[in-house]
Amino acid sequence: MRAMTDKQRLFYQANGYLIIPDALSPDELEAAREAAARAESTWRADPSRPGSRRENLQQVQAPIEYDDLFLNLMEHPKVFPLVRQALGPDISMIDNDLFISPPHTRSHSPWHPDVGMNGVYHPRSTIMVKAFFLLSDVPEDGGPTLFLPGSHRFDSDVALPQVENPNDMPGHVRMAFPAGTAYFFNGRCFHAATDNDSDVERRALIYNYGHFWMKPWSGYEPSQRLRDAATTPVRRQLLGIGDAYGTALSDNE
Ligand SMILES: O=C(O)CCC(=O)C(=O)O
Repeated sequence: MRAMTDKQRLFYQANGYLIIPDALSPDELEAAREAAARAESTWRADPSRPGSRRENLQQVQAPIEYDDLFLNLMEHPKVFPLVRQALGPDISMIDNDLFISPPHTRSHSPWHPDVGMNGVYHPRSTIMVKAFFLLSDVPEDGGPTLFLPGSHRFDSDVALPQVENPNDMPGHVRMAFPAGTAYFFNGRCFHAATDNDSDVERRALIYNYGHFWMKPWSGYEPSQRLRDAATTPVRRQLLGIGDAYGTALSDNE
């Protein structure tokens, strides 16, 4: 399965992340924004709905449960085939979120990799790939994600400089891009959230993918309603339907 161009593949291999400009068309972006606003108001109206309600992060957990548009974005044709190539044919969904970073709030996450499972020696394996879709324009000071390029290849005992402010990490790159941009990264790549010093919310959809044999993060197990409605091989596999071991998409699926 080859979806990345050679340029994309080599960039991703070297850096551990990839940017897809204009991943969403203007119409798709508008529809995603409207669906996100609806999901957010449903979530806000019912404090028992899962997700973080911190000052610096409003997290609508599992938006795929709110609107089929978010389910379809999980397989978006400009992003999903690339992520699938990066992760492998046994790809599955392990979490999904709508992140809202309010203006003039501090970073919600210091430098970290997502991957570091006990009992698995995986220095060269791709265990997770996380994709972001920006639903708002993200200016330089608007809370962009930072990456440390190439850090997916660091030894697990690497000593990174201890920085108070994520912006002080030497060598980082900033995901400050217009709405409609997508980016994804190898879960071993070090990343951080930054302060949103701008006057606008940062709004982003996040899809995290792992191997089929991995469990979703707690609270992200797809509902029976979504599982019952899943008919295509890709949708079924992404929602965790199949044998724990040996489930994988073939090239024509
Ligand atoms: O919100 C961000 O930009 C970073 C999020 C993050 O650290 C994560 O998803 O692991």
